[in-house]
Amino acid sequence: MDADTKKVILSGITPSGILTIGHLTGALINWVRLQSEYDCYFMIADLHAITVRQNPAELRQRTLDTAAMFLACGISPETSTLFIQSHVPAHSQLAWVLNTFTGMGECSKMTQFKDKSKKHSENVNVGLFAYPILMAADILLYQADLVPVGEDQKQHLELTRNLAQRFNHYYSDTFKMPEPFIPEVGARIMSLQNPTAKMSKSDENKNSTIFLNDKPEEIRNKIKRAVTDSDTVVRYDEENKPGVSNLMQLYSIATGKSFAEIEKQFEGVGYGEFKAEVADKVAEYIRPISERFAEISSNKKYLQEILSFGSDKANKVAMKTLRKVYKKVGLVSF
Ligand code: ATP
Ligand code: LTN
Repeated sequence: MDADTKKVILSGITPSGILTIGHLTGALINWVRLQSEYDCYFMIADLHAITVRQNPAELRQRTLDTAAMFLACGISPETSTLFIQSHVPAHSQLAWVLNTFTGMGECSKMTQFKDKSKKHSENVNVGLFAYPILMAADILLYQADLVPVGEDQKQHLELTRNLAQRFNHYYSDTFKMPEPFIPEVGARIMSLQNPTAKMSKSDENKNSTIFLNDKPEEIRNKIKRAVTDSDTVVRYDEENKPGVSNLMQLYSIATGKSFAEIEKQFEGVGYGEFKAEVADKVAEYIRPISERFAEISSNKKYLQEILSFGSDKANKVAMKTLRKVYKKVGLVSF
């Protein structure tokens, strides 16, 4: 199938930290699979990142690291379009127009806005409030059919669909109606130190998180220190044994074994031995990714070329939609 007849996919990740093993299992593995079948746009959402105060030098580095990480995980720059959100001005431009179609109440009811306003109570800015409108612009610019996201982003997708429908209805058909694409069994990886919370790239306790650029030794140490429980049985029980269940999840990802097989394998074995085995297998699983990441990161020119190629392509597609929108709302064409 050529690119014109393929369905379009767009997704993005905010560069608010180094990607974790959770991003690999919950997003990137899925993206890599989708590449051959869909016309894919994968973006690093740096404009979303600045809704929370960032250290400028760190943000710059993390944005490039996220791009390198996408490549290290198997995103192909020949097949997919990989770009940085701020390199395509149409995202901000369409977001402005969509602002004028969004009710205050639609943004203030968003769960992520409520959570982040609590977490960053010293800086509840308008950008944080309008975050989902920018996300709608990201998606609608590319006329995306499908948007692979985690469960937590479903509400933002609903708003995107409402805005598309409102605009199409007020003027005429302009935007494709996107569908969320939530992987059915995308494993949710939990924090190693607090296994009832999601493993997150912005967790302050680095021992909670397995980063995709961690060295094998760091991964082994983090897993050996992971919080378990006072029992000694290796059994999958998310509610009563979240720590052990999370380690079993990680072991299952690294080895392909089922939970039943893992339970059998570790029958009568203490947590110490179990953790050591999980640590070894997970460290080996991540090793090729962290090695590829190091290789790609050391070649800045190569990465810049890919990003510049990606943003050229993204700009062309995005401008086509933006021009239509500007025309419909009555702006003088340029
Ligand atoms: P932040 O800490 O910066 O708020 P985060 O690390 O919690 O972010 P996001 O950047 O919001 O994660 O994640 C992007 C996507 O990656 C999610 O929609 C989800 O699909 C996937 N993802 C992230 N963390 C995990 C996880 N621990 N387990 C499974 N999937 C995850
Ligand atoms: N908000 C998303 C990242 C994101 C995104 C998007 C995802 C920004 N723009 C467009 C899908 C489509 C997040 O935090 N996971």
